[in-house]
Amino acid sequence: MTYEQITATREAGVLWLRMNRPDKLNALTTTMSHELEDAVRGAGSDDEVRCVVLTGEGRGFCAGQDLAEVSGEDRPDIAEHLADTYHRLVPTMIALPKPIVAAINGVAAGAGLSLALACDVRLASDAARFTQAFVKIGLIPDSGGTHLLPRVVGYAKALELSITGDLIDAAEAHRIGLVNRVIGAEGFADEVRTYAERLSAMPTLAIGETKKLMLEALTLGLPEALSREAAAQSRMGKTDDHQEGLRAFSEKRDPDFRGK
Ligand code: LHQ
Repeated sequence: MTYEQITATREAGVLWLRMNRPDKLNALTTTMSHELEDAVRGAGSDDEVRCVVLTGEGRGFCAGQDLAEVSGEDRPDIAEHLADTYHRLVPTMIALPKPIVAAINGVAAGAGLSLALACDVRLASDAARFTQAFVKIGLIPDSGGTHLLPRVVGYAKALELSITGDLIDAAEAHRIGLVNRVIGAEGFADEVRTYAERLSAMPTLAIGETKKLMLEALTLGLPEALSREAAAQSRMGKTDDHQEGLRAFSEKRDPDFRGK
């Protein structure tokens, strides 16, 4: 699929989505948001895709909403704009029944940080920086910023970052749990590739179920969580990948999972 403001490239089981407005640090336009949504949705129904990587071209990951698009006389109503863009994209990313990795190559600001938070794993280059930029322009964290950040770093740190707009570096982001791993900028793409390939060789159906169950369980009591685990485990127990996992264990070899 060819897009205007992102590139989508599949390498074996990994779909690489690159936000591609490097001169504007990949600031998000409506077009880019729709293109990302289309690509992520497509990844969900494409059996060949077993893992998605979201990253940015150039020196930025994503500087958030393109402010030119939402300024001036003709600016859209913000609620309508959000409904048309991030309120479609973020839930699509979270519901993707496959792992999605944010490869944060540079600055992630505002809605750009929210997109990273909507991914399952955040790998940061040591050149990455992070800011809940919204407050600096008199806004509140949108695109999931109030919901996702406290779940990842805890309430106190999330609130502090959101009301100060402080720009933090990759080491601090790692210290507070905002990113899973920090990687030297030089070997970043290779290490992300290795990580994504490893995920793409995992039992994809089990990963999709795990994402869904764990998210649901955040708002469930233990009895209901146990009941949903049982139903999902019953489904997983019928997959080819489960049988392959058992065979590989008894034959003392690596499993060859197919995502079925
Ligand atoms: C940009 C942007 C940008 C356009 C850098 N837009 N050009 C939703 C709905 C409705 C309303 C508003 O918001 C939202 C959600 C949001 O995401 S709100 C938050 C929007 N984002 C921001 O406020 C961040 C604005 N950017 C910055 O604070 C800085 O650019 C950061 C800290 C990200 C990076 O700083 P530097 O590394 O010093 O880069 P720079 O500022 O020199 O930017 C490079 C170029 O990118 C520059 O263009 P130019 O033509 O002058 O070279 C910037 O104007 C452009 N750019 N962010 N969001």
